[in-house]
Amino acid sequence: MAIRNFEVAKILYNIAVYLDMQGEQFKPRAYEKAARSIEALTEEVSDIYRQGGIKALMEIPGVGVSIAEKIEELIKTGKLKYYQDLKKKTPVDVEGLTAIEGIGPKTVKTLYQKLKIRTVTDLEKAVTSGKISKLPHFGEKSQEKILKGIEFLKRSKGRMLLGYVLPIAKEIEHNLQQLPDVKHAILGGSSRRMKETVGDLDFLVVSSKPEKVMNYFTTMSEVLNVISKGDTKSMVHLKIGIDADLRVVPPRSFGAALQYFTGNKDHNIALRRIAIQKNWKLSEYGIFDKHNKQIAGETEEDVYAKLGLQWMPPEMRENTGEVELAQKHKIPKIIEYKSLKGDLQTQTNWTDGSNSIKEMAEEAKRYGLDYIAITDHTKALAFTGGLDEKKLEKQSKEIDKVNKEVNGITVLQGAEVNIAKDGSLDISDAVLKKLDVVGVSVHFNFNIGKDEMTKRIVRAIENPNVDILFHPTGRVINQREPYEVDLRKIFEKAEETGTLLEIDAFPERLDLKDEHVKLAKEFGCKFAIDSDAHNKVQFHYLEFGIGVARRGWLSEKDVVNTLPMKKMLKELK
Ligand code: DGT
Ligand code: CA
Ligand code: CA
Ligand code: ZN
Repeated sequence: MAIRNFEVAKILYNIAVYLDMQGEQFKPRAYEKAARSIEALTEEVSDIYRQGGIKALMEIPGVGVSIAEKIEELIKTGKLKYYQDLKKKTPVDVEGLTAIEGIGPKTVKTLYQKLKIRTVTDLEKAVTSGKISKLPHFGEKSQEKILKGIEFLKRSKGRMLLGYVLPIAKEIEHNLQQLPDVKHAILGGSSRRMKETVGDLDFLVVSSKPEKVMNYFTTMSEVLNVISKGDTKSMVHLKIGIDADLRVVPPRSFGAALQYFTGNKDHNIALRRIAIQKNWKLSEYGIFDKHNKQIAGETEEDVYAKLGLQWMPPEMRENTGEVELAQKHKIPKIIEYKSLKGDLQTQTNWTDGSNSIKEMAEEAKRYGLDYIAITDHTKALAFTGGLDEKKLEKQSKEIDKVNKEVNGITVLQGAEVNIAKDGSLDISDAVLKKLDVVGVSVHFNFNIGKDEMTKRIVRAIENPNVDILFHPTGRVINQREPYEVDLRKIFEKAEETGTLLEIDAFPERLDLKDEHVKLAKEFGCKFAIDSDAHNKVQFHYLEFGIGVARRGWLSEKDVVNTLPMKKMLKELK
């Protein structure tokens, strides 16, 4: 798996911080500049290198020969000696410290120079002893914020985004399935349940040649190092920064093992309790009666059936009521993957997206959608080049043109309109009325308190022109906590006003999250699942949004963009 742009950019930024701390004058700015251009690339830097070598790298703005060579080394080896040496010279954990929300490179430098802080642990000590608040320009408030950031980081530690892990995990699963003498190979664990973050990957294999499977698994190109290697179980650390387990099980235990290693743990415990009531034993090897005779285990369906339970999709297995429903054979029919006909949030190069309207339309069509809404940002989000009323009208003409040029897909015009601090919108009602789809979101002034935030959003969705509340809690997984808001009130109002709630499928967002989706459904709300694509390669994110919808037990009829376009438009206000 090739190194990705965000990883390259991160290393270049960190180099700048180290050089800065060493007192270098100009070099740090050069690294920052290169990092920024790489972040803005629409193509993967590894693809650029593969096609044009170091020369092509040097065509990236801000990348000279010296930085290009470093990028080459990163692409080729996944490591960079220059960076490792810098880290040795200045033993400050820049990566760890800047991962804390609110701590940027400048703060790292100050903390090191004034308080000799090198690690997150040092920082935590300084915070608890009140040293930070005494630094110039810091104070109680920033100390409080840093503490919150540290706590948040601790909670999310070690878990990776499903959206980044799953494509690689699926590739490994596919490669295992292709091995000779492999009968089944399947990815279990939290990734099979489509949980938003993943702690480690759990592969299960049935094979008559376990040693061959283990040899392959421990030497595949995705592996950074091998933690353990055995006949039935091996564990590796992958280059992307996550562990993967693989177990080889006999055919007659495959279903039981799949059930067990899919989990989650609480769901398993509930099942084991049912087995015990029947005087049986349930384990990863099967169901065994009181004479220790195996009575189920070859398929997952058998295991559930023997326990008197209806089979259910892995996404529902969190012990939040599904076991009880399965006992009554009342598992709901939940939304299927590939059931979306449209996407109601996409951005283009009219604002902070990478592609033109036409490119987005063509790619959405290839992905299998029948319609998309272009929802570029509006004017209050100035750094994206947000559109004002005039530009929206101009864009409408461009959309008409694209609709004539591209057949087989309809492009709707929408906007992602900003909700101001007082709940007003930054586009006039007269213009909103003309748009096909109006989404609203909170993009700034996050810390105004629960009551004010609730009032702000309620006011916005009471506007009769507003169709969808985009990413309703504003969280960014592992980076930013959701803002404080009374979600029950929002759900109540959304139902009352007929405002749709979005499941934003972007891997860092997945907002609404599973449990809130489930709650909102109880309030009678309806949903839209959107990719929030800022690039034409991001339509496949929709799959992660559907994963969240399935984890929230939604059925197809709860999600408006499963409908054909005309029917979908009738569901809007
Ligand atoms: P993760 O890796 O933290 O994202 O979450 P999982 O669910 O993949 O958990 P993991 O990898 O620790 O274990 C895989 C499955 O194995 C888990 O979902 C359920 C099962 N399992 C693990 N530990 C226990 C246990 O102590 N009791 C039972 N009944 N099942 C367990
Ligand atoms: Ca796992
Ligand atoms: Ca595991
Ligand atoms: Zn947004």
